[in-house]
Amino acid sequence: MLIQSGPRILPSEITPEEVYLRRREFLGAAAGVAALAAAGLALPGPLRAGTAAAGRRTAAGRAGKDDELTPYEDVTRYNNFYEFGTGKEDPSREAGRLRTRPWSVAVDGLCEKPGSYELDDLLFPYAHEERIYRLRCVEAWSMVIPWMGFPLKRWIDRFRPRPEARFVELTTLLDPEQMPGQRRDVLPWPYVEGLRLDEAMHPLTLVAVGLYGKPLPNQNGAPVRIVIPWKYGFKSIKSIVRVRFTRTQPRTTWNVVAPNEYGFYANVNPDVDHPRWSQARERRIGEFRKRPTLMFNGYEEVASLYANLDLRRYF
Ligand SMILES: Nc1nc2c(c(=O)[nH]1)N[C@H]1C(S)=C(S)[C@@H](COP(=O)(O)O)O[C@H]1N2
Ligand SMILES: [Mo]
Repeated sequence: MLIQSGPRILPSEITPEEVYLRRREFLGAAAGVAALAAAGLALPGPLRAGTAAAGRRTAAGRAGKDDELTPYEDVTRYNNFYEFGTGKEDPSREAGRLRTRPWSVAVDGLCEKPGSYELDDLLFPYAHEERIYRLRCVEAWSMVIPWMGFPLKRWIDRFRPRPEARFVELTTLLDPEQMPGQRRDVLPWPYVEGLRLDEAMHPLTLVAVGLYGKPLPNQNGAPVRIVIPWKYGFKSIKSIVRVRFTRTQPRTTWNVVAPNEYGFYANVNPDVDHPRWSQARERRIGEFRKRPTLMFNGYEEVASLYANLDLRRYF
């Protein structure tokens, strides 16, 4: 759903809470529950994501009726971002030092429009919308996050991959001065992820620039990250500086480090366990009891992408 379109206001200039509040009122009114939505806004803690209004916010891939939004404090204090340390609270403590402007993204490989693009030029032309997605970490915890962004397909169409291009590789900033976690060899730096081009162009795959109607906090991958809701969280790469189109499958960080534990595809699948733990259930942050994990994290509309793939072999 559209909340701002066209090059009138830079994404970096919006008054985020205001936009967020206005949006909720609008959607609430549309669903005939304006008063409810307004009351919900005034309440601290998790907001119901399962109202009729919430259901309309994201026509595709919305979170379901048992999916309350994970509180902002948890979304921004319990993070995986190894560039800032391996502890869950390291990123919120350490990522403040990351300079997210100026920022540019290098586009290269098999495409017609390679180059170095300034961030505003990559955000400015597109309508930003809110998407409420479940995020399922491979570690068996999950959250529900209202992202702001636009489909990655917009970028891909713009960069015009050549017919030979079958994959897109995405890379995080490499800068140990700003990213203290990169001074240690916990992972081979920079962090790299990748998708098959059809996965990358699926309407659910998002370029995210904000959450909860605010600009993306650094610990969540500012200034720009990718979110792929049907895959384990490690595919949703943060703070990206490079987009490269390739003929062959990219060498992605976690897959290189432990191929038997972290597949290239990494589709959420309750039937394929991690070698060291079950993936059948998950703990929603803020909840006590575990809940069942859903195939493709509940986004079954992506199943046709994998019609010809043995999901046990290509996990
Ligand atoms: N560059 C980079 N991207 C990353 C990670 C990371 O360590 N480095 N962690 C991943 C993992 S394991 C998860 S679960 C999500 C967490 O995103 P969040 O902290 O915004 O919830 O980011 C993913 N993206
Ligand atoms: Mo994760």
